[in-house]
Amino acid sequence: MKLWYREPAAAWLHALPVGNGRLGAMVFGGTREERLQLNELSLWAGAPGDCANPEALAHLPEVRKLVFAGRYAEAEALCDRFLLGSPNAVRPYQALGDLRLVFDGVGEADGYRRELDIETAMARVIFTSGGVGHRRDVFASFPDQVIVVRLEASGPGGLSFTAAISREADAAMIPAGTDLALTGACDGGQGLAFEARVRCVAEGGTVSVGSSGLRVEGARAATLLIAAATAWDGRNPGAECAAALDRASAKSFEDLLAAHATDHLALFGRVSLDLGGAAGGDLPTDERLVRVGRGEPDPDLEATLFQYGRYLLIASSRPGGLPATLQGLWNDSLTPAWDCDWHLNINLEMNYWPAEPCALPECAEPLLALVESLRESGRRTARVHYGCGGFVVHHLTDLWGFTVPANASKYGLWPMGAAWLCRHLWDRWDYGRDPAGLARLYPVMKEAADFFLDFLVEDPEGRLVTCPSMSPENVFRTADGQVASVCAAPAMDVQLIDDLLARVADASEILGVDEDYRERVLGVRARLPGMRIGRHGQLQEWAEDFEEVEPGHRHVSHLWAVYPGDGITPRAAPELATAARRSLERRLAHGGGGTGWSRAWVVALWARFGEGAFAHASILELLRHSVERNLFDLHPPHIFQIDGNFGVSAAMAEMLLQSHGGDLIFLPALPPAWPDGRVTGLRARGGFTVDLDWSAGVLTRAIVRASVPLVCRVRSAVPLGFAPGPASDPGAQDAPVADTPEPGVFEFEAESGGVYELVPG
Ligand code: FUC
Repeated sequence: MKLWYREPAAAWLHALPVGNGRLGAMVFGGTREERLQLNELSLWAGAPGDCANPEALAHLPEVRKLVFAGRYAEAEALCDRFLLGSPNAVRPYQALGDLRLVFDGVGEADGYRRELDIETAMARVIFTSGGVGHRRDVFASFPDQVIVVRLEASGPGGLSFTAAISREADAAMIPAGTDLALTGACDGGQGLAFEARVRCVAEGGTVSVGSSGLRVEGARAATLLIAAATAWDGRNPGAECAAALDRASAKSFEDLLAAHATDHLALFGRVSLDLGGAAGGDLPTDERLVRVGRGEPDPDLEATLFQYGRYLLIASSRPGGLPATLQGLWNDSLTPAWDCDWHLNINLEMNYWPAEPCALPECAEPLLALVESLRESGRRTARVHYGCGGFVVHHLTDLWGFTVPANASKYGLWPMGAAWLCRHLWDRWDYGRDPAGLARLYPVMKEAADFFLDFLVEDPEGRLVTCPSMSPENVFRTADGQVASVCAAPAMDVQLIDDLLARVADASEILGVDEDYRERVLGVRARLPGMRIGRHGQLQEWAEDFEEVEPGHRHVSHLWAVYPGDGITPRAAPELATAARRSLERRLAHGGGGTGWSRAWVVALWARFGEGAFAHASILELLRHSVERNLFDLHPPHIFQIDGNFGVSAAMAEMLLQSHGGDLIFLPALPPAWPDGRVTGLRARGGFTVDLDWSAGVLTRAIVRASVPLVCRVRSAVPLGFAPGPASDPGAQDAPVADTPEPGVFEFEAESGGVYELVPG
């Protein structure tokens, strides 16, 4: 499980990412000159502020009247004028700086190899130059909160280099005792203060620090420790850096490494995936991508892509920290694309799609904490903009709790951010079944629902609808030629609210609270409009069967209920599922799936439709057109956007194991390209963990581990039974009573801690 290359990175998108959920580095692997581009996840421009627009509420009735009268373009113009936030934009997440190391005596390099081992979370560069062997190891330690750079040179002259640290603006390098520091503050010194600090622990030789940097002469080896912090949350950046460096430098390199390795493997090692066929296994990653581009199969690279998403989530999202941005943790710009913010109309949620099924629930903690923290400003936005209770979040947020409609109605007038995020709160419960966790998150879900209880209005047909809203970033054309986005009750809104209200009702029942409230919520839910099928046989994206201005649009918002939701499944709602599939086919026929994230969503949708070959074809599309040579996902024209990395990991898991509607489905979308394989440790709703083995495209063995007592209902293409005789898994229990209530279904009462081996037969 390595990404590796024969040359140093020639560009940022070739460099290799390490991260500990807060501190990150892109490692370029230069020989004479090495560059580590650094990040700290709380380094954002801007400041706290009130963005609510006091003019909004007064114009809401007029907007609603226009929408219900079918005067969408006029409604949208009014929204653009009066309903957006003030200000209506967020400020960017920014790069921290660059650490550059310039080595003495390094010339032409031989035997060069640069790699990222995602199993040990280690970036490494090895080469020889002038007979001296060089080895450089870089990792970002979560337990020790530093980035560690280990430098070794084998020759008699030892290791000599100069380190300097810089930033494009708003910061200066200064000596800080025996450390080298970069200190500054965003926005020309007016904004958030930050600091990065480097300490060198050399073995032999000398270390000195001056105004031009840190100088090491004639060492056998050296360990650079890099700390960074910002003043966010009332912290003192300098003190935080000094404390982290003091703690880390009291440990040996070996101890730092051991703590890091143990920490990473405890998360990463939970899931393994073997898709067989290490066709290009001994080739560098960039050459393997070229081969895949030529049509040569490389299922092992696909397995690496899956695990890379897990690696990136571990590296960019850890408890106590902030969620992964549009670029996770890694951003080299002060003015990045889309401010490298948290986009809530697909991107941030997609970042967390793999967290629960791919066994990294801890990594979702920053997301849950963000949702909790957005309540405060979201309450104000609900009240000031809409005169509603509860809390509302629109399509963007940032470090400062931005919740108002941003940019333009076409993007920002979408009051659904909290509703979608709440699905992640529910899934935290559903995958883990921890009642204390549900008790913590239920009040947040309830408050998100409270907003809709107030916000929904009766349409002329007596249904309860969102108005104004829009279907993320898409545009329709009405029969009378209006082109607009603002409307009432787009399909995605209905699906999200339907899901939120159902989950709030479920949660209140599980927790045994709020009976009257539950009745109220379910009463409202029953009055939501239904889904409609349009003239092309498609699931309508809007309440009316409007013409799609861009039929290949990248968002597939109206398919939310297929995935990541589960309100539309081929089994439970065959007509709607057929229409949803038609919608997907139409999007693809018109050039859809053009961004990496859109392509990843397509993979997951095909998985839910049980179409393994189509899902797999889309994985290949992603590998061919939407990843860089460091396997970072791309958004056209050539922008790194991490959502597709996370999305494709989740989607690949969905091809192998699904859990919804009370069922576990084994190998629901296994493609012919993966005839033999094995996956271990995937999680399923209901608190289950599942291992699956298959051969010639057919399931040969499954292990189900239950964490709570629950009926386990399994669907599988092959009939299943308990494995005869003593289970080959050491923890396996005696078979409990099992049932086959319908063909293709195997059902049994699982016990807490039970381990069950199932085989065909
Ligand atoms: C959504 C998408 C764009 C882009 C942006 C960051 O709004 O529509 O394609 O991914 O987020």
